[in-house]
Amino acid sequence: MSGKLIVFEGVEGCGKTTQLQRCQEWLVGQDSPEWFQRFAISLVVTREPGGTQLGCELRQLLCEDNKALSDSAELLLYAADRAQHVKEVLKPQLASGAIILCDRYTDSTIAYQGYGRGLSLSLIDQLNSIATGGLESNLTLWLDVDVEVGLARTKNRGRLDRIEQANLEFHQRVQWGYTELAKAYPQRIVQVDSSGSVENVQQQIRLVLSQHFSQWYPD
Ligand code: Z5A
Repeated sequence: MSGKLIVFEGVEGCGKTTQLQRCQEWLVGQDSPEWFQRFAISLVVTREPGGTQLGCELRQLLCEDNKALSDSAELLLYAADRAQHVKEVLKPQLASGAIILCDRYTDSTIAYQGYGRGLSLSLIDQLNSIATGGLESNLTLWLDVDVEVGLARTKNRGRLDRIEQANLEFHQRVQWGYTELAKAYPQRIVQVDSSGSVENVQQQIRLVLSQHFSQWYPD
């Protein structure tokens, strides 16, 4: 049985990390759904950037406050992180049948470096294709929240990292990127309204996951 790659995406403060953790607790916890136990599926939780040893070092470079990093250098570092992650974690785990919950993947590069920074979308497609070797997500949950609401949530958290400090227009362009991606790839991207409470968003996600699992693993 081959595994499935489920990606959580969205602008700053959309709640993807919170929701990913809740999904993990649900799938392997006491309330684990019957279909998950029936197929005894193993679960892997990972993220980009930072899903490997090399990726952790790249993440530090990418997120540090005062790094004078050019836009192209930033793009190439995300691509390097992804290439290592796909080879070392994603492909082997999928081959062994795991369900992977991944915090960000290729759509982040299109939204942030493409729409946000204004780098060439076709160049980004080529880099994504080299880094992934063609591996696409089976399902991408786009946690859609108003940019200002998301940023307010991250500000409440305290110190902001390099990208969080970018201006509002940058984050609005990123949001536009996600909107365009959702229109272009409706077969793999599911939009989730993330303006409500953590519980409300989690209920929506559980419904989407249950529907997808019953298609992927029919009785
Ligand atoms: N990046 C890129 O530019 N290009 C790429 O190719 C890739 C990434 C892969 C790090 O990503 C940076 O990398 C990111 C994009 C860039 N830019 N920045 N900064 P990251 O995913 O590690 O970092 P992040 O985007 O800042 O995510 P985050 O900090 O983990 O936030 P989040 O996942 O969106 O939300 P959260 O941590 O779950 O929640 C944020 C806060 O809101 C927290 O206090 C929660 O308790 C609260 N929260 C969550 N949900 C709710 C609801 N529903 N209501 C109220 N409050 C909530």
